[in-house]
Amino acid sequence: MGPYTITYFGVRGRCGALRIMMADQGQEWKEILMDFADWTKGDLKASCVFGQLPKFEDGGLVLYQSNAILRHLGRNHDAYGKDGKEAARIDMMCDGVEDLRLKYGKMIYQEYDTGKDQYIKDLPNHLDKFEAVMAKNKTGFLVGDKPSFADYSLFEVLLNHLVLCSSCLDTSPSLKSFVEKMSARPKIKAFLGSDAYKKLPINGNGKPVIILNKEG
Ligand code: GTB
Repeated sequence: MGPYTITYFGVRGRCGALRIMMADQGQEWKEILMDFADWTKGDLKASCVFGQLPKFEDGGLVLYQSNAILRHLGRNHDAYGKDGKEAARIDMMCDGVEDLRLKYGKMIYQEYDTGKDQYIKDLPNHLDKFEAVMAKNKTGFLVGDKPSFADYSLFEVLLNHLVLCSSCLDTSPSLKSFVEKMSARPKIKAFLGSDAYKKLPINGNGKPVIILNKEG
């Protein structure tokens, strides 16, 4: 499969889930990191279908839109359900994660100082929906009995939320166990521990700000 190439900015952002998925699937990829200032000056933007990154190349196939890329990886790596019904439910869950991702992005990029506390207060209402699906499926994954691209997307968005609020999964036992199990998968564990992952900030504006305690 591949070779794959990702062109994106030096953040996890819209590529976080893609990278975790490729790492877990044992898939190598190449990164082209764009400097944001160069992006605004250069002509790459005009060549991108929606004027945005990430850009993903699979041989001669060029894709934009992170969720379309996740679906492509799902098809290539047998992570899109065992039949059409599972695939439809995986699509539904991926779209649900996208709704959460958009709310998170709005808070991070537009309302961080004024909206963060209310966002964290409201979070259980959003996480409850995923908790219910995860608890009902009983396999440790959203749909079926192995990770799909929707699981990688949910996992990555939950990791970001844990940085925002380390106790946010305390009332969601199935999600908490999901994050623990996904984090312990050997290839994911190696990737999350790598410099390539750790050196990248989550978002492009340096938020959330992490306040360390005196010991930390
Ligand atoms: N729906 C699309 C998807 O899922 O792929 C959304 C893609 C998107 O929002 N891309 C943003 C982009 O290309 C980058 S993600 N922005 C440039 C533009 O529109 O001209 C958010 C982001 C913002 C800032 C930085 N940064 O400063 O490094 C990084 C990422």
